Amino acid sequence: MSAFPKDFLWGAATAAYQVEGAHDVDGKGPSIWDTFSHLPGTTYQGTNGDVAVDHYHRFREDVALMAEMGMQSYRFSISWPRLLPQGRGTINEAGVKFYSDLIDALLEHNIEPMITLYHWDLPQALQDEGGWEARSTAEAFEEYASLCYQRYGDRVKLWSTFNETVCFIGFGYITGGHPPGVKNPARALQACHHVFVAHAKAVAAFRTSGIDGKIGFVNVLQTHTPLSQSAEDLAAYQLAEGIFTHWLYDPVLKGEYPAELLAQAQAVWGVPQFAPGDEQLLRDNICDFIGLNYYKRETIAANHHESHLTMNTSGEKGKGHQQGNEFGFKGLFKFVRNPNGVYTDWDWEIYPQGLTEGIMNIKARYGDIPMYITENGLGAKDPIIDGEVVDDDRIDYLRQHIGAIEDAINQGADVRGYYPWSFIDLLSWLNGFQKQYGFVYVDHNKGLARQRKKSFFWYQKLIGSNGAER
Ligand code: BGP
Repeated sequence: MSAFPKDFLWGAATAAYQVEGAHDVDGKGPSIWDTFSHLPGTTYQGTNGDVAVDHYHRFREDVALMAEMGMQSYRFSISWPRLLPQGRGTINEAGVKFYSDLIDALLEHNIEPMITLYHWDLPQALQDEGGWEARSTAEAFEEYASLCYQRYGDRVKLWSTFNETVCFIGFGYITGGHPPGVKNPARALQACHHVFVAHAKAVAAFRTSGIDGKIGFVNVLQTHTPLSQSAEDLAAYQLAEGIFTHWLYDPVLKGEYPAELLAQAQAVWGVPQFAPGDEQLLRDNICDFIGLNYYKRETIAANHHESHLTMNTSGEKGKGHQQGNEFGFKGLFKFVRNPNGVYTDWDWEIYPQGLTEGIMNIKARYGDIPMYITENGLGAKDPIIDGEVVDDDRIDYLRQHIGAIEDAINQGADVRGYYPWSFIDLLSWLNGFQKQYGFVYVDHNKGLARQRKKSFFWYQKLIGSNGAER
């Protein structure tokens, strides 16, 4: 017997740009990722989502595999420019139909859809008008969300507005590694504010739509630990908590920014600027649930130097943050390698207890909010032995993290579902197709043929026993 409640949802996740392909098919408009990934030097070896794993054309085969694995829920995202090529206005009915057919196929197999409205692929047309820095993008988002409610709300109960603000705003507007490639913290904060406004507007529209469902927000669950117990490392750690947790969760779970940090940001940069009514809008539209994406723990230390982000995108250990090459903000904090840590080949620390700690921290700060673990997984180059994909490391990783969720449930947390990243091998934004996460392998040399991995059968058993057999 496991601690998982009877109605716990065992699922898996993907995102539109990373699986669909068909980037210019059936009337879809370009997204900022279509544009960005075609600029030289932006992604690993120039990889892009033009074809990805062609889920757009193969979704029935993929849903059959989900059903065979026993999946009870599937988290996927909708490509906004597939529905609204210009971001607003004219509707592309072929795009609407694609997701409608996908939802029907899932329901035929008793798989509950969980929709993410925004997983980073903003319509390029809206970026051309200022993207998230323009308030009008928040209004366009409300229009897009309402279209999704109208067309899919009769069948879909679980919705989230945004995926991981810390990534698309942080990489998009601070480090510049994601589109639109800006490096300016003040612009980041204002863009981030418009995301919170867009979220609140979409939640308000959801509640008036009459849909019998729940709406939430998906964040990175960033568990931190200080490098040492020195006063300056502890202060750096507190600050990282404030920025990566309180700033990003409070507006959607408490309906307000953390007051002290807000005052500091406004004093230094003059942002975020609020329009009349924003405070009330945030207060009135807090989430029904929170989605947590957990991969790794971050170790935090005081920082006295300028530094820039060097990401490990090759999967060769030691190419990420190591001594003398650590990313951070001068005078505030930096991310460092933990001397006691166990790391993946992409230099991500494997620390399952961090998932329990993170869940319990969220509960301590925000009360009895329902939670879904909306992403969790191991990126690796999987070994193939005698034609079988033997992803034992992934099985170990998932087993330990499922144990960590069980611990949190035993400590009283209301966790309702688990969506490993990812259902199938897919495009990693900056790491190409070599960083595999899936239960299903895709052979790029054999016309994208699907193959069940060892983890597929392992997860199938686990689901069948509601988490007991692992
Ligand atoms: C999350 C994203 C996913 C996914 C995952 C793995 O931040 O929501 O879309 O890509 O991280 O990251 P990566 O592909 O960089 O290994």
